[in-house]
Amino acid sequence: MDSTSAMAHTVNPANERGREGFYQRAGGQNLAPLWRVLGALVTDEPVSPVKATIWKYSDVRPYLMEACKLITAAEAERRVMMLENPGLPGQSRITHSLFAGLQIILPGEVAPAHRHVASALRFIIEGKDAYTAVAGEKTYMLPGDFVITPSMTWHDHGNEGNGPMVWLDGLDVPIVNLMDASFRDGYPEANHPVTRPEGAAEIEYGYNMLPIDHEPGAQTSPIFNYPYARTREGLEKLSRFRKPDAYAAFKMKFINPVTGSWAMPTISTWMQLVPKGFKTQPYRATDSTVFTVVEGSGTSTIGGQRIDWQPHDIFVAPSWHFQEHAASADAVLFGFSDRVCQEKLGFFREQRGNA
Ligand code: 1HN
Repeated sequence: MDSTSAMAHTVNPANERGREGFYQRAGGQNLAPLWRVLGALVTDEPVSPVKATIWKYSDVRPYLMEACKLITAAEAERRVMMLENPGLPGQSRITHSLFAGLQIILPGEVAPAHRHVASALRFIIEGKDAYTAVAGEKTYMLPGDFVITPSMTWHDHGNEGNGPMVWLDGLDVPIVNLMDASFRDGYPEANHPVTRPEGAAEIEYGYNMLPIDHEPGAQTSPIFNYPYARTREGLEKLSRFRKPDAYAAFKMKFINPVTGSWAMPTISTWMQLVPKGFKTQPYRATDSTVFTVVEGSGTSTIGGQRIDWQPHDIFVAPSWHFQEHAASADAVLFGFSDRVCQEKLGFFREQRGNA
């Protein structure tokens, strides 16, 4: 931080003599002088504690398997290894505002039903024949699917297949807890009753039509599984007739079809296709972002740091750090951040190009 220019505010330490006693006595009254912290409190631009970090799936997967030997899904409630940002150790978060973890569920296991204020996304990494049930409707999940659990909806997960199922969990827990607004209920049985046929939400809301008796008001998309097969097809076809954006290549956001806004009220989500040989130009924004690689391989430069990635790796770009992404094979990246919160509050800023 620049302490000599007229930018961030600081107090000259030489002038602090004679004030110590006052600070001491004020502290006893739960009072503190703003002028000693103002520069750090109101920074000239984002100063993020988040570190650009990559979790290589090949390094992480053995720990997921080992966790399966040590604890059941039932005992854990959710068998999740958290992705903790090294800049925020012990804080159960991947960025300042978001939680991320890798959840593993073995054949025959059920992660028991519960509900909470925090909203969750699941991004499927590996496995098949496992479901999540949300508000009485089951959906079976496949790699690359983006699945939503809205705030306060009952949800349980089960693996009916022969192999492990792994997904990336993203939650707004740090946002909920910032505001001390957390509630949670456990359900008396492992599974909440299923009351709707599989695919019901897709039929009601996935055909560019709305049921005539649809009542507006819900904050989260009624579509709760965005299957990868469709997402991938859309990106592929898009890339055949549009020019790649210099800063994003081909990037599509997941939306709530009822409102046209982001799919979730607190977490923005999108999918990005970077063709082989393409390199995006420097871009930065105020939303610290979590990426996971669905297909392909490449290299990102984040705040000058080089990050090489492959399928299933997870990496983080901190707020206001320039990012560039280069693909060595056609690459598909899933991303999520608190952008939607920042947009609603008027905080969001982005910059294309570093010239
Ligand atoms: C949670 O409820 C799930 O339902 C996953 O699968 C991860 C992380 C923090 C708090 C609640 C789930 C979670 C979580």
